[in-house]
Amino acid sequence: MERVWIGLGSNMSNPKKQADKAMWSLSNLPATKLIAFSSYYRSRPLGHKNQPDFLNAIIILDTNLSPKSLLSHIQYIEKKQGRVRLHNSLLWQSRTLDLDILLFGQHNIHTSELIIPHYDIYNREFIIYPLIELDNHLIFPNGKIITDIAKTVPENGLDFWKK
Ligand code: PH2
Ligand code: MG
Ligand code: MG
Repeated sequence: MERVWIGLGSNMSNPKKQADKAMWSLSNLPATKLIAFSSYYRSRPLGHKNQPDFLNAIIILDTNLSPKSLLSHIQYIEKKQGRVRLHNSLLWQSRTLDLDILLFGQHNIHTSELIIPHYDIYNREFIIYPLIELDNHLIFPNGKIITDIAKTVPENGLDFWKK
């Protein structure tokens, strides 16, 4: 059994609804127990600025699934929710739901499919502050302590998701 931290992001098609639905799906994964989830946060888009703010949150799971199997389950959840057909078009719009495995126990994983810890975990306010909410004693596989990391990460307007 491993403790896993999953990052959730959505900025399309009613993010709150996407997040609630994803939580429900995650709580029903096989060989997995939902332990906790953070508040829903509103964050400024990282990268391309001309898009809506994101809803971000973090979920803690205990699982007996392998990292690879967990990845395929969460990709299936993304696929179920994550793509909306444009009117009059066969093109897929951008994703409505992003689920990233941030931490998998204390493992360091580097395969073609998975990089764990998440490659940008130490820089993103919408990962670090929800992590702190859930466990302000969290220690990363490299020995770094969450509250020390947070000192280097500006909040960048991070707020709670209202309504
Ligand atoms: N995810 C991205 C790109 N930019 N910005 C915020 N605020 N939150 C995200 O989850 C996010 C992003 C691609 O995965
Ligand atoms: Mg992501
Ligand atoms: Mg992703």
